[in-house]
Amino acid sequence: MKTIYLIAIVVATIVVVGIGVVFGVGSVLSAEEITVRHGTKSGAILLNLRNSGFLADCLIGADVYGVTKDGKRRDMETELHDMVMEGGVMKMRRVDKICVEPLSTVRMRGTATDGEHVMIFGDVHGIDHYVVLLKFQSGKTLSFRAEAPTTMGEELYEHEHEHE
Ligand SMILES: [Cu+2]
Repeated sequence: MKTIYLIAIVVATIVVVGIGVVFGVGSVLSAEEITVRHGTKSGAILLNLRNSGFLADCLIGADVYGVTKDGKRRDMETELHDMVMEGGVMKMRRVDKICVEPLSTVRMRGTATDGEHVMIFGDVHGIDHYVVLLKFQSGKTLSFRAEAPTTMGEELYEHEHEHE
């Protein structure tokens, strides 16, 4: 009887610790297939946002700066965007967050998917690459380098946000 009691305690402890590890780790975030589109005074960072963890998380903001071909840092303004159909026209709009479920991927690829992307505003001319820091609701961050495109994008990104 004593042995069974002991085994029960050990099993219960393992289960509690296991659950603790799973939820303690929470979301596990990574960025894949990163590309950048340029407009005239704006750009869009596209990526597949993967969550390999057991808890959902939401992207709530981004810090982005560009590094010019001669090595100078240029800060960019950022917004999180998705796209909606309005009167037969695809339009970008600002969103507060982009959420990713456990063990899934949100394809943030502009017109190719639901339209989510990280919009950047600033002088993109002469940028060699970007340094991107994604900020999540959990307090986690994800940083990566994104190469600037070698050609101007023909996508609609450049038409929607003409900041003077
Ligand atoms: Cu946009």
